[in-house]
Parts: sequence; structure tokens; C-alpha cells
Amino acid sequence: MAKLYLDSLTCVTTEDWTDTDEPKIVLEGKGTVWRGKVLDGQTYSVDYACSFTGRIGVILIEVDDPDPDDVLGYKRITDTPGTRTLHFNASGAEYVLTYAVE
Ligand SMILES: [Ca+2]
Ligand SMILES: [Ca+2]
Repeated sequence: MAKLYLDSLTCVTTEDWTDTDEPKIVLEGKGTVWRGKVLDGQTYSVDYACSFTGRIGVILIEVDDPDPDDVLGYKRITDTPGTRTLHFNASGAEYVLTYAVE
């Protein structure tokens, strides 16, 4: 059993043209674990911890209403210990998720 800690989400470039993005982080088997309103160049504390076995999928979604949400990427985190980053690039948006596995 490994422990996952999602530390922070940096929005390098928003997906929406106007003002803020509304990203949410979905973990496979856990559902939505974080959501926020973010601006270009800002870093936001996520501060979420859970246990997992083997690997766990992470999906970053940019919520649009009433339009369909934008899926910015699906990544897998393995149980190899360490502090790392995941880069999400899609639809002109760029996000960096910092996490630790122990
Ligand atoms: Ca959008
Ligand atoms: Ca949006």
C-alpha cells in the first residue's frame, strides 16, 4: 500500500479565454478530490492525501457551464516513492500538478 499526497496545482495558462478556469482533479476510484477557480501563473494548495495500491489514475478537468467540460488529460501515478510533477497540456492550457508518493 502506497500513500499519495497531492500538494499543489499550478495554472501556467488557463484553458478558457476569459478570466478564470475552474479545474477539478478526479482520482480514479476516489471521485473529485479538489476543485477551484484559478488564474494564469498562480499556484494553489491541493493538500489531499489517500492510500492506493499499484497505480492510480489522475484526470484534470476544466469545468464549463453550460458547455461540456474540457478534459485536460489523464495520467497515471505509480507507487514508486518520491516527489514529482505531472504536466497537463491540452486545448492551449497548461497545468502542473505536484505530488508525493511514499
Ligand atoms: Ca473551458
Ligand atoms: Ca471553465
